[in-house]
Amino acid sequence: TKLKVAVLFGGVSTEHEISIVSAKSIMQNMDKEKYEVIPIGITKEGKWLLYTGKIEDLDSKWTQFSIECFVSPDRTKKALVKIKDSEATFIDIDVVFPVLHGMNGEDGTVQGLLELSDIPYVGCGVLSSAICMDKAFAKKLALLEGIPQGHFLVVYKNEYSAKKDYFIKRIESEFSYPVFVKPANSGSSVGISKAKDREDLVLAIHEAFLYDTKILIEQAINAREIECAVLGNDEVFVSEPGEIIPSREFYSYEAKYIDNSSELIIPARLPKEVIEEIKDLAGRIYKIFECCGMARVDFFVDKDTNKVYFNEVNTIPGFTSISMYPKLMEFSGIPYSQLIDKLISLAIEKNRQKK
Ligand code: ADP
Ligand code: MG
Ligand code: MG
Ligand code: K
Repeated sequence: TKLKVAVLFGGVSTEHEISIVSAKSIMQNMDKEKYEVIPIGITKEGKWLLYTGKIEDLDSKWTQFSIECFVSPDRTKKALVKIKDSEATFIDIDVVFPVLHGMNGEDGTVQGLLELSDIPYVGCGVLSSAICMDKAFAKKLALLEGIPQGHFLVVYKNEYSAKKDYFIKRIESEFSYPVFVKPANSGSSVGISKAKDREDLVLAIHEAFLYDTKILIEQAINAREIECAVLGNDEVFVSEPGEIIPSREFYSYEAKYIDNSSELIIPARLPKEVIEEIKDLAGRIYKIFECCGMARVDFFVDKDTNKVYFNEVNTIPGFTSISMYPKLMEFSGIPYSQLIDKLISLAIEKNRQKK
């Protein structure tokens, strides 16, 4: 019998569209002999709908979604609730694959629902997802563990509003321009800017607060962007690092999804000892953040000194067939559809261990 896998995509997130692209790619590459795929889209408003069209036709236009279908939190059921013509039925499922980037999906919220339901799910758990989503908590934890990273400051909206001059002065004394300003909970570079002077800084802070009530100021590092893919629960596998060459001044939303000309270089061209240092750090960071299933651990490597700095962990990384995570795994000998098999078995293994 086939494993019934519900794939969740879309979501109430600024990364809604890209999540659909990732999920489509995953569903197209799932072995139809092994899996019965149940595609569930979450609209931008947060409605859970069953997709009844062909996977090839899936796009962000939201046609062929009409039946309400959501995960039941009732752990005695381990099922989806399907509501059609005002009648509710349960559909048993074996695994959930949340392919939701950003808020309300990558941040522990959906993982919480799946914990309640007791259905195995792909990827990191509640705490790990939440910490990796929150750049402020992630950086504080990394600091506590002695992970190398650039200088940062966390600023809350209410405090900033009350003492703007104090914060601008403090930032200018603690950092030197340029600095990066980012919402604490962000992804796909949404709300992130590089500020070169005070005027930029004020605008950047304003912009970041449009997305979150907590933001980070970070020293800009003149760096190459290096990423590692990590896979596993107790035993972890760390891929060779890859490099991103952004098409813009930094790896902005445009550089990620609009220009189509940012480059992925696999493996990253770095001296052997730097590669070893990065791989070692990626494995340690994965453990420190208690990741399981998968995560992509991102670094900056100083262009002049090759000093390695931790940037962030992405627990549901971009997953189209040309995205960095699957590409790095493929380079390491795990092709795309085998990677999906592996993630699903890791999900089942983790759920069993809790018993
Ligand atoms: P996201 O989760 O949205 O990807 P990141 O923190 O990775 O957020 O920032 C997005 C991009 O902004 C990075 O890939 C990089 O290009 C640039 N960036 C962010 N912080 C810094 C920094 N401290 N120094 C240099 N570049 C940075
Ligand atoms: Mg991110
Ligand atoms: Mg990033
Ligand atoms: K993250």
